[in-house]
This record gives sequence, C-alpha cells and structure tokens, in this order.
Amino acid sequence: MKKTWWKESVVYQIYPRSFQDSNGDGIGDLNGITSRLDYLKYLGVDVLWLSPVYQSPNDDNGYDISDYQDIMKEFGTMEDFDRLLAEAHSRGLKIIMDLVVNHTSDEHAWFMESRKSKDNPYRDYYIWRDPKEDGSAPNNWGSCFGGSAWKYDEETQMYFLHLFSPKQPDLNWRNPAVRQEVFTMMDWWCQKGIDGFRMDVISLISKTDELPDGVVGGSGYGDFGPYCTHGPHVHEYLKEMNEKVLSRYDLITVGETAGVTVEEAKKYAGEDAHELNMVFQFEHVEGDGKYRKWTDEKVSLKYLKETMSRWQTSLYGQAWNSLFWDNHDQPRAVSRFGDDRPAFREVSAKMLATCLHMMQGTPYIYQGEELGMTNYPFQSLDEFRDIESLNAYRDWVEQGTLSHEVFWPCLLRKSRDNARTPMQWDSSANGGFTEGTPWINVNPNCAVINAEAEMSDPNSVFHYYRRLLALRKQYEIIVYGKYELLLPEDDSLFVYTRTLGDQKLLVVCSFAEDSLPFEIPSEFADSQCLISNYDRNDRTGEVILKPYEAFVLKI
Ligand code: TEU
Ligand code: CA
Repeated sequence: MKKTWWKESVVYQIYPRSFQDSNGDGIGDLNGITSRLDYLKYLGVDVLWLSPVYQSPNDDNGYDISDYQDIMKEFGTMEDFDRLLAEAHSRGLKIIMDLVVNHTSDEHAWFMESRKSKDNPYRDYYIWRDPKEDGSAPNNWGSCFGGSAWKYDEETQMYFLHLFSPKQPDLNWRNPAVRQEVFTMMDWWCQKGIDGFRMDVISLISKTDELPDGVVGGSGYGDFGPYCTHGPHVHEYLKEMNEKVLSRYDLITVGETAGVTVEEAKKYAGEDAHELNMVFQFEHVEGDGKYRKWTDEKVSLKYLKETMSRWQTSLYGQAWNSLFWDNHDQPRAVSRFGDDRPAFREVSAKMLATCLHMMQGTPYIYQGEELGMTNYPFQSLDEFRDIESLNAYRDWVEQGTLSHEVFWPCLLRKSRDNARTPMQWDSSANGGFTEGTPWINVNPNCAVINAEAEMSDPNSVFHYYRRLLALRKQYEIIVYGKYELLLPEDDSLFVYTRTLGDQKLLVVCSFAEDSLPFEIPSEFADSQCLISNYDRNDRTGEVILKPYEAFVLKI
C-alpha cells in the first residue's frame, strides 16, 4: 500500500456556525476559528474540514450555496478567510473545504437565471420536467427533508428536481457547462491554497436518463435511490474532475457517499481509480433506524463489529477508509454508542476513541467529540433549528403516523441538532462560545464539560485524544497495519489486532457497563501498554475488564 500524508493525517471537522463567535452576534465565524487554531494544533490534528462557509441563505445551514466564491456574511469576509488559511498554514495545519455541488441554493445566480425562461442559457443547469397530464409532479420521488422532490415553478410552469429542500435545486451534471463551472470554481479555491475537499453527497450527482417512479416507502413517496445514487455517469464525472483539477494539486479528498458498498467504494477511492482519496461510508451509523433514520434504540455491538470490520478487511490494500463516529448530521458519539451518564461518560468516550483511532483509515474528529460532548436535553420543539428535524416532526407527528410520545424520544436521540449545539470552551454562560445570544442553545452541561477544564486535567477525554493522535504519529503500525477481528460473536467486547511485519497490536474495548472477564492472548504476555482508559497493569491470562475499559497492547 502506497504511503501518503493524507493516510497519516487526522482531520478535525469544524461546523463554523457553532464553533466560536468572535463578535457577539451569537453565530460562530471565521475569526472565531482563527482564534482557536492554537487549541487545534495542541490537540494534534493535521487537517481542518470546514463545513460550508460560502454565501448562503441558510435554509440548510450553508449546504444551500448562493455564491461559491464568496463568504457567508455572518461568517466574515474573504479577507478573514485568507487570514484563517494563512494562520492555519503557518501552524502546519491544512484546510479542506466542503464542496456542495449536487445542488445550489435557489438564490444562486445560475438558478435565478434558469427559472426565468425555457430558453435561458442557464435553463439546462438544473433538472426541469413538465408536469404530468393532471398537473402533478413528474414522478413520485420524495425529498430527503420530506415532501415531494419536485417543486412547481409558476414562471415557466414546469417542475425542478430537489433531492433535499426546495431551496436546494439539483444541478444537471449531464450538462458539460455545469461541470466546467464547478471545476473552474474548484480550481479557484485550489489556487488560493486550500488543501482539499469534502464532497457533499457526491454519490448523487448523476441521475439516470429516465426518471421513473420509485418504490413507495413509509414516507408515502417513492425512493429516488436507484435512479440517483451511484448513477450511470458518476465515476466518469469524478475522473474528469480528477484529471482537470484534483490531480494538479496535492490534496486530500473525501466523498460523502451515502449508500456506498465496499465494491462501490473501491471505484470511488481505489488506489488507482483516479477519483477520490477516500469516501465516507454510513453503514455503521445507519443500522439503527426504526422509522427510516429515526429510532430511540441503540444499535447492537455485533452490528457495529460486523460492518466496521468488513470495511477494514475489504478495503485493505485496495482503497482507503475514513473513520468517524459522528459529524454535523449525526448525534453525539458518546450519547449514541457509549454511555453519557456522568459515571461512565469519560471512560466510554475514551473507549470509543480507542476503538476507532486504532483502526486503519483517516480518522475524523467532530468538534467537541474530543471533550466527550453529549446530546442536548431538548425540552420542546422550539429549541430545534434543523430543517430535517422540524420537517420530520411535522411529517411523522403532525400530519403523520406516529404519536408525539413515540416520535419524541427518536427525535431526541437522532436529531442533527445534537451535534450542532455550540462548542463548549469554558464554564461561563454560553460556554465561552458567544457573548451574545447563541443561535441554538448551549448544552447546560458546559458547566462541567468544557475545553478549559479538560485541558487542565491530565486524565480528561481531551488529553486522551491527544495521546491517541500522538501514538498514530509514533507507530506506523496504527496507520498501515493489517486488521483482524477477534471474538466476532461476543456481544460486549470489540477486540482486534493490527499486524505490520513482526509487530502486533491488541486493541481491547469493552462496550459493557459491567465488569467482564477477558483472556489476554499469551503472545501479548511481554507487551507494552500504549494507552489505557484505566490503569491496565496485568497483561497475562484472564483479567477482569472494568466498565467500558479500553487498552492497547503492543509487541
Ligand atoms: O448530507 C447528506 C445526506 O445524505 C443527509 O441527508 C444525511 O443522510 C442526513 O443529514 C442524516 O440525517 C449532506 C450534508 O452533510 C447535510 O448536512 C446536508 O443537509 C445535505 O448533504 C444536503 O446538502
Ligand atoms: Ca459571529
């Protein structure tokens, strides 16, 4: 397997709206990020991924872009961006941009032109279709945020396609002019000196020729998946992008590819595929849904082990994995996969970090994860901000099939807003995030869980992450070693080895809140303990693992 810097890097995801406010308007901004670069450097990450910072009307918090070459007013100016980039680079930190090009905002100049008339030069930048004879939408597809995936436009009496909100019309990638505009825009950012791209729903950019009805699911709408996901030309478009832009720079690229299988991932991110460096797969964070993505239940450890191990072994030597527990679309890792009750929060957060960071792939840390930040204790619907959460409540409860009592716990568990409450910097009001009124509430547990407190406590989750990141830099085996799962049938223990030459790691993670016996394989009798979330001294024979214990032994 080829050695490259991006395989040896750790990425930290920043959701700018919620990271650090610098001017008291309650909204995080670029100058806020710049002011926290020393913190990120001290943590030991290599690359920062910024969720979208472009001009946007914020229907979907910046994932609806109205100008790709301008900065969102609330976040600052292009000069602020240039300063952030320069300050990051001067500390040896790289920056990757979120590239959202499956769709634009309906307020983007291209769409405003496109909707004007059927013969406007920009008409074919988007996907327009005539109504059916009865005036209804061209097909039965539902959008990801509820309702139909088509919106009728009075002006020209046709429908346009939007797989997400009606304010996020899908671009028509079939049109070579669209592709060229996107590539030119990407090149402009590369010329500025950015270090790569995270590509939003890049697996959806190519639609089939025909757009037939999809199979109707729980939502009452048809599934667009088979006609849009990994569509007929997606690899051709990405190879073109690679040739025209990516291959000309030394970048880190990661595609967000919902619904990707290992076989498909090898096409996107194969060692010699000339497309992307890696993809985000979602199998391990999607196994829990009861009502589509919504559920109030924890996924079984066996499911996690099976999916994560399959990705580890199937991509080995052929394509590169990305590793993550959470992001801005997922609930907080410790609340979801660990145990956020005060007695177990820190040990289980450290255990989860061990489990993920000892695997093969590029790890992604979502802001606040390194502090063991938790889901937010929402009390009422008006505390939510996310379009997906608000629409889902409307569709499932107000107009739908589930009672409030059934849906509410699911919303609490899975809402994207859990990840979007502000970063907890200190124990002051608003957690040091803002001096104004935050756009979304700060978790009241910032009194206890915050960066300042954790930085001064050597046993904190924060310092544990620092140690994990330092180990990855120190031991090549963590990056390049071969993975093997042990005890596949065990319901509580996630145990695996990594092997490189004559070196071997044993990674032991207990997902149980009870103590459990475990037999340390005899070959590790003379091992060195690289990290442990308790004080693991015995390395031979049967030991009793403490609740959520994790440790790594090396020979
Ligand atoms: O998310 C893509 C995506 O598939 C989402 O529908 C995801 O499954 C959902 O958020 C999970 O609840 C990307 C971005 O990460 C997300 O923030 C955007 O809303 C979406 O694209 C549209 O740009
Ligand atoms: Ca601000």
